[in-house]
Amino acid sequence: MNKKIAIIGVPMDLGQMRRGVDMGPSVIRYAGVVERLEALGWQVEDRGDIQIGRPKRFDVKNESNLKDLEEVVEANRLLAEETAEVIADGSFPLILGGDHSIAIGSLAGTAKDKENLGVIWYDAHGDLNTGETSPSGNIHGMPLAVSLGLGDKSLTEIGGFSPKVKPENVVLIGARSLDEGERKLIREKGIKVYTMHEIDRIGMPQVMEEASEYVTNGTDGVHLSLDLDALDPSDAPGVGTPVVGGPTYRETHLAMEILAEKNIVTSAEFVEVNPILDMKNQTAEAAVALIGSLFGEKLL
Ligand code: HAR
Ligand code: MN
Ligand code: MN
Ligand code: MN
Repeated sequence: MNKKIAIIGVPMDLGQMRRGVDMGPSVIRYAGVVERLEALGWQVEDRGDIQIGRPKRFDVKNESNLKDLEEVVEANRLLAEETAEVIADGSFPLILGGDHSIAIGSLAGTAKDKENLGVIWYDAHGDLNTGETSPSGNIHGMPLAVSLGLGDKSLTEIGGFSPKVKPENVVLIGARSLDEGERKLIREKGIKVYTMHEIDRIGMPQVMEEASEYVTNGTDGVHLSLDLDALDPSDAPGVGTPVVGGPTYRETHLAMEILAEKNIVTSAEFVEVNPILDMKNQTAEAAVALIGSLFGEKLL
């Protein structure tokens, strides 16, 4: 890893219905992310926030079952450009959400000059819906499908190319809530998934060994997309769509430490922190601790 990190905040809350996740970047900053990384010897540039448009009315679905589509497209377009710029500048892009719809833009920017970007999707959900399969119309349940080239053109064509990633370069970790259309897609495309069942059976260390091997096989970079709702809600209550039965804070911490040891991650985002739903900033602080571990923090 090079020693330069560029932080991009994305105060996006239009990909879902719980207002407050737009404050995610702020609370992660207040929880000390810059200081934490600087203490590890990284050179950190905080590039501020991507501008998000405000719809006249929230949560209005269009005819394709997509809520607040135009604003989500525009913000992701800006994020894709900013992310590509940061990479061209030789920095590691660290993107702070905001809801998970922002992965559309971060992957568009990250995959720009990469034929085979590997992706680790650490999430309770698959985020593999399209307008056709989504039960909610919430775009934060769609970014991985969009990045695979599936869904509305205005989303898949962001950055001017599609798909951003290939199904064989993606691994999901922590899944425990999948919709019927998502299950079908996983089977059809043969996407690699470590559900909670596999984590419980073989343990997080083995899962991370195998997953790391899998996403580095023939790839030219690895993007980590970490949705804080992957963690068990008792460790990360400040998320809009909690699902019981997730990996603990400690297991996730270990997962980040293993990724740091392997030194394979080339871009990352931490999303879905919602301070309105949080308990004393626990989820923001977890995010910062996990970021610390990903970037090499050790006790001794
Ligand atoms: N699968 C459901 C939907 O598409 C719920 C998605 C929940 N979302 C996230 N993303 N936080 O991981 O509506
Ligand atoms: Mn997600
Ligand atoms: Mn999720
Ligand atoms: Mn740590």
